[in-house]
Amino acid sequence: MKPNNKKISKFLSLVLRHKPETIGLCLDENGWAETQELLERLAKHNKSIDLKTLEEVVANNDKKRFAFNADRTKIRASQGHSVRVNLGYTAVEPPEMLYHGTATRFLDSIQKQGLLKGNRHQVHLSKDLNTATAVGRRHGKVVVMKVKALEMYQAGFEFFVSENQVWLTDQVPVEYLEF
Ligand code: HQG
Repeated sequence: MKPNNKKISKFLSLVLRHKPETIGLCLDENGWAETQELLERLAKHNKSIDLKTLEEVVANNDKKRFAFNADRTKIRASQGHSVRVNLGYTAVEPPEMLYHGTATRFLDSIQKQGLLKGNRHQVHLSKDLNTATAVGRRHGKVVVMKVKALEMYQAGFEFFVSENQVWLTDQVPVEYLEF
């Protein structure tokens, strides 16, 4: 990602996942903002970008964090929200194992409580080790654990996969974790 696009992506994450009120934006119940309104509100708050730049950020974003609807009149984050939205993903069968990267300082707590969603909607899991490692490194000294996803699914836990291929579930009890 171009450095400036990274900055734009970070700000879009803030308004499309966590604090739309920062620029007076409204998200609908499914997390969509009107593209035109987003551009107008960004401009009013000294963060002006044109539609072409927005399209470039959506298309080239390293994790494909944002998506337009079919006619590009709306835009949303594909996962990662703390505001309540219904992303409308359907429950699917996960692979046998998924990965979760975290920091070593969280391990004691995770060993007691399992994985909890914290501020976000759901626990985020990755299907590959590299992504999980990068996610964990954001928090400190990284440790990656395996999640027995298929076993969880067979026991009745629901799994979802976001448009940008992040696996989501409400919680992971400790018995499904391998450290
Ligand atoms: C930890 C990024 C103590 C959990 C990434 C994590 C991801 C516990 C932290 C997405 C715990 C929450 C999400 C427990 C979980 N006790 N700590 N019982 N259960 N934790 O940032 O998964 O770049 O909310 O291990 O790529 O790190 O923003 O979640 O360390 O996909 O697009 O609590 O965010 O995407 O941290 O990351 P986060 P995450 P973006």
